[in-house]
Amino acid sequence: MANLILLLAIVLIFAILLMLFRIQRLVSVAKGEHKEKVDGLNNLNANLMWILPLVGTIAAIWYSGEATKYFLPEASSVHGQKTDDLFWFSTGVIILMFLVTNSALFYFAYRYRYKKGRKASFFPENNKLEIAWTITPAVILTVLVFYGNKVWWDIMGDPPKNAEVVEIVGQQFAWKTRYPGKDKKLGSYDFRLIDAVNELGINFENKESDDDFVSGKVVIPANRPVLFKIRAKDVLHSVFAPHFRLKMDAVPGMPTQFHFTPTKTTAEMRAELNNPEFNYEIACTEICGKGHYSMRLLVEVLDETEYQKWYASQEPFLKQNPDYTNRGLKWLRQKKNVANKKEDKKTAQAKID
Ligand SMILES: [Cu+2]
Repeated sequence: MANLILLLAIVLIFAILLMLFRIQRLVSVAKGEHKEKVDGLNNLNANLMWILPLVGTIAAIWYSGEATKYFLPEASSVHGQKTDDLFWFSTGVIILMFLVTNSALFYFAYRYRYKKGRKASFFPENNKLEIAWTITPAVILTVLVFYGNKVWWDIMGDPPKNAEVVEIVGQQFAWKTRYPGKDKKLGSYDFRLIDAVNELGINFENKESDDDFVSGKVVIPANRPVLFKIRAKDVLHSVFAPHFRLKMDAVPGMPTQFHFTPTKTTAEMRAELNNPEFNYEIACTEICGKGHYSMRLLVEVLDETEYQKWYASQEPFLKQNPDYTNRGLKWLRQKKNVANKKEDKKTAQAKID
């Protein structure tokens, strides 16, 4: 009840203020002061029309300069450079167009403010104007679309045959990695084979799996194409390696991939940034649950010799887990046998029929 009275009181106070304002206006109109006041306000508004955008533009330029200290370092991959070039080209075009159109907008509001005796001119139609403002944006957009499309296919086209393959698997809440081993061929996998030891569901009936090894971090060579084969075990995750300008979703049941060529080793980056603590990293960039923040995976870029040495020193999964018997495999085989028997019965029945 008290609230209702308060609300009514506020409404009444506003109504009274409004009435006072109207009375004051009527009095000034009757006295003939009204016109002069309107002129004064018009001039003030017209001047604000150029002052405010000017202040805004100066603030934006200052802020953009300040923000550069939060920018990522120059891209450490071949395609990253192309992505950045595209980004800055598009941003440049957008800023230019923004300045041109908004300068015109505010200038016209200032230049053609109300003046006694001035009449607005009116064009019912102007074909030249129509053609100009249709063709100009069409040309600019076409350039942007074709340029963007070219960069897209440079990045997302087929991976080179000689790319180093790394499998990256997202799960709540960690990344697991697998390398193809000496034969350079990743063995197959099946989600039904996942258990406490074989976290990636590697299928060891497939001979190509024998030398596959898992690693706690991603190690890749510099200046050679690398192919990430990406999958997820439970929910959506996303592989994000900002220094390489790399981002690709990890989707359960739908393997994805991304290929790129790193250009700077971790050591070179540390020297360049003057930061001995620097590490490349992969972060999950798809909110995947309450442990999402902890999905960080270190990435180490080595030169060719160091990389070969590291690769040769890794032990295959089967060698690390000599007692590993794949319970999932047995179960799969059983299932296959049952299916085969059923199939046999069917064919036998069909023959009789
Ligand atoms: Cu995640």
